[in-house]
Amino acid sequence: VSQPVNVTVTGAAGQIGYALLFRVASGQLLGPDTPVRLRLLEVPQAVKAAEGTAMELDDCAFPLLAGIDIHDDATAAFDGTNVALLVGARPRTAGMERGDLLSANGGIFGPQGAAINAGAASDVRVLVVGNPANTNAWIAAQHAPDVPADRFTAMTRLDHNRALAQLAARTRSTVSDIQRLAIWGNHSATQYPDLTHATISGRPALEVVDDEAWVRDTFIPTVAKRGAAIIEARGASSAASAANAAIDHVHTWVHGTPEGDWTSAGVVSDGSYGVPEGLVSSFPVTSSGGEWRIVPDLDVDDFSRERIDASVAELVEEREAVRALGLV
Ligand code: NAX
Repeated sequence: VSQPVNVTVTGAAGQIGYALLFRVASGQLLGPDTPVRLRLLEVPQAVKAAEGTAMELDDCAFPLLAGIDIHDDATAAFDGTNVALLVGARPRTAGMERGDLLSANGGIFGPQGAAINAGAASDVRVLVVGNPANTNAWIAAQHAPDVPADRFTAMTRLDHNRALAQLAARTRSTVSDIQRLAIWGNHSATQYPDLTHATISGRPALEVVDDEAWVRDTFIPTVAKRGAAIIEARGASSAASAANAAIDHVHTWVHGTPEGDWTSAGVVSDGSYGVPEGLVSSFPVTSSGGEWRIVPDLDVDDFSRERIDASVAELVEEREAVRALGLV
């Protein structure tokens, strides 16, 4: 058993936090041999609720949980942190313009990036869940010049998992039969869930599906609008599935992707596939040795090109809006 790993979770008193913390503390994030020390960051008015969650974490008597600290100050919460899960964000409320949303989140993710830059451990890995996740990750990275940019990532694993589930249901296969599915672009309704390289038990997925219209008119919009469908059904946004995807993302980052397969994550673009360098965009990625790598040299057909370009254009717009607001 190794030294405890410090895991900071922001928005700890929120609904994703409640679904996430118990799984982190039970060892599902980093594995059964790695103790964790939790650092919970909340706004002052939610600290009491975070304390309640911490009481319940104590009451689970998790053998791997080495301690819990609760903070309302980012500098303290990220001091020495190894894994930072940035879940807390300012949600869009009625009547809020996009600029207001970006401003509010710039005011959160800029200072948090700076706090990570100032005090996080040298191996820090950051996953941004709070929306707009890609742009929030980009803002945080801009404020952390001493941290390698590839340590900042945004979550599109939930979109990836949603796509796996939809494809498995349609083809009466299981999710573990499916490989090489990919989410490209922004974690938003413009995202592109791509089946062109996917296989089901080794056969091309598009051949198994054999229905272009289903892919275009049902599969893609169902995955891209799943968040809204959950809100409509549940009366609250995705929480347990989002927490599950965050666990998957970090677990894969640390433990790697299986041979022959890949996953999806929002990572800093190296210019691959025409995505402007520096943007945090979702790509098909492999992980090994604790580092993500964008899957190289894939053929991109005309339909995919158009979809990727549209989502990346939205990311460029968000970046320009953030710059125009003076948030970076
Ligand atoms: P909740 O509103 O339940 O919880 C958010 C928590 O963050 C609150 O407790 C709030 O006090 C806290 N918070 C706000 N500002 C903070 C700050 N500066 N520092 C620390 N904590 C702060 O939202 P929840 O349902 O948990 O969702 C959290 C975020 O995840 C939202 O931005 C949401 O849009 C985003 N999502 C992202 C997904 C993804 O796939 N990337 C999917 C699920 C989810 O929609």
